Amino acid sequence: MTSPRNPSMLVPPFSATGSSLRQISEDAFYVINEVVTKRLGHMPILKGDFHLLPMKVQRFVAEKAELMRPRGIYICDGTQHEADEIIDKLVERGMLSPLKAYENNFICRTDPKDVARVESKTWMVTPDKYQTVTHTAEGVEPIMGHWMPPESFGTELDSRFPGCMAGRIMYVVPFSMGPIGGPLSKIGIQLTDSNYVVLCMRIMTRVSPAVWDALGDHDYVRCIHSVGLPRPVRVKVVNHWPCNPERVIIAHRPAEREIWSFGSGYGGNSLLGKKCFALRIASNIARDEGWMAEHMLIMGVTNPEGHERFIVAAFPSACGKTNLAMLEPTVPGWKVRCVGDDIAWMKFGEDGQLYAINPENGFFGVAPGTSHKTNPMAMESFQKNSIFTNVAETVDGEYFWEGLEKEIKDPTVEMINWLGEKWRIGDPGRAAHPNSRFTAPASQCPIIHPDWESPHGVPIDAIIFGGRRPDGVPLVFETFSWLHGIFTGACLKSETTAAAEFTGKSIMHDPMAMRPFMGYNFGQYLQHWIDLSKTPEGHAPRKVPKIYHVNWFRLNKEGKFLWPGYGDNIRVIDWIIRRLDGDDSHALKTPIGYVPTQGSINMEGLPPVNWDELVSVPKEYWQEDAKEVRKFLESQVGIDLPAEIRHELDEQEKRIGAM
Ligand code: OXD
Ligand code: MN
Repeated sequence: MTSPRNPSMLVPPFSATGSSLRQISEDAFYVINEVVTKRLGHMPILKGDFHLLPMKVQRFVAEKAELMRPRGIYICDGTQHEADEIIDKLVERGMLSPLKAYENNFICRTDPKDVARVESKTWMVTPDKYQTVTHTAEGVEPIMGHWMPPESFGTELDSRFPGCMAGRIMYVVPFSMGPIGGPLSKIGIQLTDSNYVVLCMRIMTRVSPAVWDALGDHDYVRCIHSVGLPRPVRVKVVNHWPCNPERVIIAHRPAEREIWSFGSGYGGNSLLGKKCFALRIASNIARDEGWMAEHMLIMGVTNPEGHERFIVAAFPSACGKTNLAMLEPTVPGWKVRCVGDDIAWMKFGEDGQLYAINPENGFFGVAPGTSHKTNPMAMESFQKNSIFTNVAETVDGEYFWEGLEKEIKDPTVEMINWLGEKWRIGDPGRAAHPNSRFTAPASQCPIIHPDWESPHGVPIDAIIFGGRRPDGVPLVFETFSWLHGIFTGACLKSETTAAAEFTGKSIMHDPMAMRPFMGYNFGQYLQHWIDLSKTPEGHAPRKVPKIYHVNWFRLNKEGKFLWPGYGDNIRVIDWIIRRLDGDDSHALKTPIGYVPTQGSINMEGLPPVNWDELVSVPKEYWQEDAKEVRKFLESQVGIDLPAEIRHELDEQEKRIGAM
């Protein structure tokens, strides 16, 4: 047997997929240290002290540096000084420009080929296919989860990552999802060759050297990101935005808690703390540890009597989650405070109550449609220290996008649109890309909840599901039970939006609003929800939240919205909260759940609303829906569908049949 002093025993020959999870003995420490140093070769450490990093991080960084061969390593410390340095460099290069009308706001235009999450190139890598996807019917492609076998993954990585950072700097970004050191928080380390990504990660996550101390014996999620364009660059770089759209891959190894992203600098493809970590990888960790990682906003709602309730809500991408999370109530006496606008990590506490934290530190919101009318609090959040991507800029140094026409100071002002062309309101084309974004610190939201960083989270009393449903689906209904609520979430559908690569309008299934973010077999995920409601022996009984479904987007026969939405959604939340408080006198039982009776939602001050159309549960529509949903669950989830949810499907079908 080779002696353990032989370094090749401890650090196998280079392999892109080599995990850095190996545990080492004290004895091996010095040998490894030597190997680590050797692996770094003469690669300069441009900032930070490599040898002060925890040993396991040193190994991870050295291994990946050896693979990707950057020209230097920059260990981020999260300070403002560091951000200023990076910003100055990017402004000098023309990649960022200051938006002069604000304090410390910057605008950036991407290569128009790199504008959204690329779901078709996002993969989960597991040894067994059915760890990732469900047993779909023969010939049916699974829509939840995208599986890649480890062998193909190795080949894909090996054809992309070796040398991919040549001539670029590799940034080492230590970050925490959730308050640093909190019991529900998790640590990640992102390696990236994009300084834009470093700036956005600073806003979206907590980047700090305190993460090194919090790491201790804990594991961390390894995030490896490259724009995939080593130097010298042989293609034209558009807008100073390096990327490699033809070679994009976003791959997750859940068991190894590892993410590999190549070729895109945009949003969820590159800010790996968000969808990749906080949803896909975290849902795996959550399953293993008995908690939940969900695509949900978290809001605190205080009624006129001063009693506060916390609610989480899951909507597919770009359905107005950010707007709801920061809703400005139109009804006097109500107050909403935002805890998070996109992701909730939730765990039952010792007292049986469900608690939620927002793992993120900022908002990465869709810009078009955001205005003082639709979301004044978001507007206030990005008046400073924010980054705008693919929006338009006026000659006065202000941002502009579709939806701000009535708020712009000078509607005739000249602008540069997201494509870098001169543009004015009324010109053909668009000012901003439909998936253009603001990236703003959550702490700047005027209604951020004082407990938004509470390490233990806030107590959740209700879960809301919703989507864009032009037809048939009432404004709100309460599900009959935890299981019926899970079934309703599993049947979630919505009109497609621009957050991913889809175009055109069609109604798409988006179960639990997690379709693009499912980290493992959807049937097992449903089973996990079911199991969580069961009280472990010797513990306080679990109080499962009530589950609701809302639809702000129902249209009348003329194609107009039946409900005003936005701040008026508080009226629906008021009904929900009264239901939580035990008022069951204002609800009508229908086959799909309880809908409000006429008069039970406060309509004071609203223009006339067609109540019957707004809350009706049309028989033909739901009969069709029942057939469609059965086909969907049977073909998509198949034998993985938990018996309890199959029972809910049967029961709902019977109720609808008897309408
Ligand atoms: C997002 C999304 O960016 O869901 O939040 O796409
Ligand atoms: Mn989202």
